[in-house]
Parts: sequence; structure tokens; C-alpha cells
Amino acid sequence: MPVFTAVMNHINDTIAAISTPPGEGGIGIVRLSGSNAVLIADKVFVSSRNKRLAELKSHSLTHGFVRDNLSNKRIDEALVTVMRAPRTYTREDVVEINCHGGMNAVKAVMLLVLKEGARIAEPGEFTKRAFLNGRIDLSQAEAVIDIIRAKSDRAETLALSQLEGRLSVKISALRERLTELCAHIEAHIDFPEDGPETMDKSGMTATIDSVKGELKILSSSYEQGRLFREGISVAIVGKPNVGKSSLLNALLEKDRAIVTEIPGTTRDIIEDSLNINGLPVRIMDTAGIRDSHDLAEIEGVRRSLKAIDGADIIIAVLDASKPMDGADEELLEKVRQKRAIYLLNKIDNAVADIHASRQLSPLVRVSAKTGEGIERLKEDIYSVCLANSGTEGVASEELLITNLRHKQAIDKAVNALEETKTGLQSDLHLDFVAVSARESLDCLGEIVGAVTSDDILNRIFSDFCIGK
Ligand SMILES: Nc1nc2c(ncn2[C@@H]2O[C@H](COP(=O)(O)OP(=O)(O)O)[C@@H](O)[C@H]2O)c(=O)[nH]1
Ligand SMILES: [Mg+2]
Repeated sequence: MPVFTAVMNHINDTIAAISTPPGEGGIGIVRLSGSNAVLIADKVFVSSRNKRLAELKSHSLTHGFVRDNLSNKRIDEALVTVMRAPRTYTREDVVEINCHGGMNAVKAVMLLVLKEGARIAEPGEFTKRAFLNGRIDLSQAEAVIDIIRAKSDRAETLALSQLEGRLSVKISALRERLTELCAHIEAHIDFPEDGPETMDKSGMTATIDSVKGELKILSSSYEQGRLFREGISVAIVGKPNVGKSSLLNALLEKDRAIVTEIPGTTRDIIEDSLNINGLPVRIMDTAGIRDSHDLAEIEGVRRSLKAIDGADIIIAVLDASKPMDGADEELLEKVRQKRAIYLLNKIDNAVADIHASRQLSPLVRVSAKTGEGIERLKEDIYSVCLANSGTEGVASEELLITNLRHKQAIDKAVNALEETKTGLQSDLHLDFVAVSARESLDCLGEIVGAVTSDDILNRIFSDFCIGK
């Protein structure tokens, strides 16, 4: 198991970054963190009350001007926040210089603080420091990036609850029970004669089973957690002219795709996103699938077929105003292996219910033109998606595992516990049993970062944006 060694990696220097996104905006923020943050800010900033930042109260805001000492030129008007350790994001001294938005001013301010001795922060380095300085654990640090990237309210709520430490608390409780288990196993090694206060084998087995049960529930919540965090993709497919583009527009409630009565209008994949009960859904309108001699359309059809392969859910559209034909049959054949929702469009103009005999399920009747059935379709997308995650009703709403790294660590812990149990039951030497029990403990430690390596840390934080 790799040991935690990153703590002292040049954490003594002061870092700086532009923390607002590039482009025009009302304000742009340059953030500094480290023991020289206030000192450096004082060199580039003159407050209107003629006070040095070093003299100011912590967590206060000061008006003034950023000035280049060399040229004695004012760079921008700014508001500066001084936040002294330890009550800060990183637990170090933090200064935020709020200048006018737009890249010019922010870049000029950034260059000045670099000239005065700050170093450009790596992606995620502020949050990494918050972790290394013990303000948050690793799973909480990961929640920060999840909040920034959240694609729906639900995803945001999940990430926020992780940031607030719900997962950490749960994992700590389980780790405590495993620590106790390890202590008992090791006590048996040291004092084979059972003392009255040491757990016997059946007690150990019971602890293993109970912890394992809770871990398995957490692990199985991942399928659902992942859906809310990452969302799903849905491809609308079907013959030309059945109303795929109209359906996309109806779902999005806007005129996103061109609709005409001419078959073969849509050539490329048109993509947009919507939100169904907090589930982020990426929806794709595709070119109608048919044989064509038009090069662009042939390419469009190729992309449609590829979309069928790549999408989580297919909406296979049929036209209720016409009898089904061979091309419809071919489509049904193509989506047979996929998770599909069958959709009968143009029910406002339906001929006798010619499709009823096919027993397609689930089948939604819709008019993209009048909007009838669209809400029902959204509900179906949601329930097909969740049903397949196989965890309905298992995990409590708030505590879903959303991160693959966490799930893998939990699964490894479960395996190690299974080994521990087998070892106990087969009277394996307790030395060996203790090793697998320790391993399960370490696996859970990886989630919160109690046990970790530079590799894992670098991988996690390099995924962050600059300035966070
Ligand atoms: N009556 C009726 N016409 C529709 C409906 N949906 C689409 N259409 C018409 O069908 C034609 C083809 O629609 P379009 O969305 O471009 O189909 P696509 O080729 O599958 O993308 C257009 O003339 C639409 O106005 C519907 O629900 N009812
Ligand atoms: Mg179309």
C-alpha cells in the first residue's frame, strides 16, 4: 500500500491564479494563498484609506487600486479581501483581488503578483492545499469539482452533501468498526488464550458480515449516483420524416432542429441537453435511416447507426399516420439489443391502430405537433433509466456513491473482508487473517485520503480547473 508522502511538497510557497473563467465579466478574481499572500498583495495594491492590507482585519473588504510599482502606473480599481489562516479555503492566508472582468485587467494583475514572488497555481492546487492542510478529506475535495461540473440540481445536491462530509462520516464509522476488528484479531495473535474482553470468532464474523452488507449497499448505489452525476444519452432514431426533429424540438421546448416535410432534412447529429427530474439528459436527433445516394445523407445515416451503438437509451420513432413497412422492421431489428423506448408519433393524425399488434414495450403515443404524450415520454425516459440501474429504493436518496474511484475502493474492501471471513472460518493462521482485515481498512482509507499516494492525488487534482 502506497504511503502518504505528499504533505511537504513545496507547500511553503505562495500560489496565485485567475479564479474566474476567461472572457468578459463583471469582475475577475486573482486569488493568492500562502504565507506571503498578504505581503505580495500589499506590494501591488494601494488602499484608498492608505492602509496596508497587513494592518487590516481578517475577512474584510478594502477598496483601492492595483499599481505597478516599477512604472508607478495604476492597473485597475479593485476590491481586495484578506482572509487570514486558518479560517480560509486552504487554511493558509488567502487574498482575493477583485478587479474588473475582462482578461486584460486580470492578466495584468496576475503578472504583477507573479513578479512579486507568487507562483502560478497548478490546477486544483487551492483545493489540494485544503486537503493537505486537513480542512477537508479527499472525498470532500473531489466533491468540489463535482459541484463545479454539476449538470443538474440533483447532481449538485449530491455533490454538496459529499462536500459537507456525509460520505466521510459514513466511511469513518465503518473504518472505526474495522479498526476494532483488526485490534481483536491482532490481540488473538498476541494472546491466543481468549481474554473475556476480546471478540470471539463468531463475533468477528458478525462484524464482517454487517460491515460488508453496508458496503455492498453503498457500492450498488453507484449505478444510480453515476447517472445523476454524469447523465445519460438518448438517441432519437427512425425512418426519414417520422417526426424525429419535431420530437427533439418538443422535448426541448424550442426550435432546435429544422423540420420540413421533405424526407432527409436532418443530415448531422443535432445535440442538446435537458433535465428530467434532476437527471441530466443529452438528447440527439439523427438523420433518418434509409438507403440513399446522396453522400452527405449516407454519412448522416452512418452517424445515426453509430449513435444507436453509443447511446444509453434509444427512442425508436414510428409514424402512426402510415402503415409500418420494411424500413421500420429493419429499425426495430437494429435497436433490439438496446435499451429502447418505442414511440408512435403523429397520433393526432393516426390511421387505424396498425401498430398495436407488435407488442412493443414500453410504447409511448405522442404527437410532436400538439405536444400530447411528451410529458409521459419524459417520465418513461426517467424510469427506464433508473430501472436499469437496478437500485431503486435501495440506497437512501442522499447517500449515493457517485465516483468510480470510491466504488472501486469499496469493492476492494468487500473482497478483502470476504478473504478475512474465509480465513477465519478455515482456521488460517491469524497472521494472514489480520493482513486481509488491514487491507479492507486501507481500502476505505483511500476514499477519504487517510491512505493515499502522490499518484492518486495528482490524478484527482489535475482534473480540476485552474484557480480552484
Ligand atoms: N400531424 C403531425 N405531423 C407531424 C408530427 N410530427 C412531425 N410532423 C410532420 O412530419 C414532417 C417531418 O417532420 P420532421 O420532424 O422533420 O421528421 P424527421 O425527418 O423524422 O426529423 C413535418 O412535415 C412535420 O411537420 C405530428 O406529431 N403530427
Ligand atoms: Mg429530421
